[in-house]
This record gives sequence, C-alpha cells and structure tokens, in this order.
Amino acid sequence: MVRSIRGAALAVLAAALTACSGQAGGDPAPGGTGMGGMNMGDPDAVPAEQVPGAEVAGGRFELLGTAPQGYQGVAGTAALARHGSGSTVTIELRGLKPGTRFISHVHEGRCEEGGVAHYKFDPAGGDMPPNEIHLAFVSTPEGTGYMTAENDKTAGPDARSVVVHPSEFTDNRIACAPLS
Ligand SMILES: [Cu+2]
Repeated sequence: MVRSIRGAALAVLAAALTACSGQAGGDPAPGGTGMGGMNMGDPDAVPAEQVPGAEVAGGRFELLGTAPQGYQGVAGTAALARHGSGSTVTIELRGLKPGTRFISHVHEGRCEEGGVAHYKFDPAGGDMPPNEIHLAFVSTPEGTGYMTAENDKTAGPDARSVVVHPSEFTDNRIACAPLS
C-alpha cells in the first residue's frame, strides 16, 4: 500500500501544485510553465542555515487548530535566508504520516493568525512560483520531511511564516513556523 502511494506520487504531484492556491480547484500551472521550470524545491540545494553571508530568520513548527487527525505529533523547523542571490527556505519536519505528499508555502500572516494568505513577491502577480515560494515533498517511511526552495528575489518583510499542508486537501493547514 505504501509502495503504491509512493509510486503514484510523481504522477499526481501536479495536483499538489494548486494546493492552497487561494482558489480551491483553481487553474493548474500557467501556460508554458512545465514541471521542470516550476521550482517546488530541491532537497539537494544548500539549506538556508548554510548559505554564506545570509540573514537567516526562522523558528519551530507549531500545530494549528486546523490540523487533520493524525498530525498531533508534528514538529520541526523552518528557516528563511535572505542573501545576495535572493532567498532560500528550508523546512524540516517529523511526526508526519509516512509516504505522504505535502505542500508548504511561505505565507504573509503570522502563525497566530493561521498564516493568512501566501506571500507574493509581486502582490499583483500570480499565485505560483516564482512569484510565491512553494515546497513540495513526500514524507519518508519514518514520517520525516525535508525540502529547500530557492528564489532569485529577496523576500520582503511580509514573508512571515511557513505553513505545511497535506496535498490531499486543497487548503488544510497542519502546522506553521514563524520566519521572524
Ligand atoms: Cu500554504
């Protein structure tokens, strides 16, 4: 069962791209932006805490009241590095359901407010990367998750939190970590 879920993960990853887009069931990726060009994270990228000369902000994930059943043990950290080449965000989680797809976004609201909307570099721009920072990942058999996303723009002060969602829901918020 777990194996089949993991095997299917890539095929259905595209569905995760619209999770928490602010428009439930909204349009898929904009035309001309294939999976290859859509930055949803790279587990091999230099993590935020290790980017040279960066200004790093971050904190611990706290469970949100909207978390679905089965996630009460979720913990971890998120970090945002602002540096000369833009922004790097790294998340580390444990206590997740194993072999499950998740999507995280940088949000503009504080965790106390549930994160509110996605952070956008251009407030009038689109709701997918590179105008937003998204991190898609599949949890390990041990229930851990890890991902780093890079963006060539430096995030402003409105990048206040990271919220993690299970990809099976359009916008179900499990946990939130502050970025300030
Ligand atoms: Cu989100």
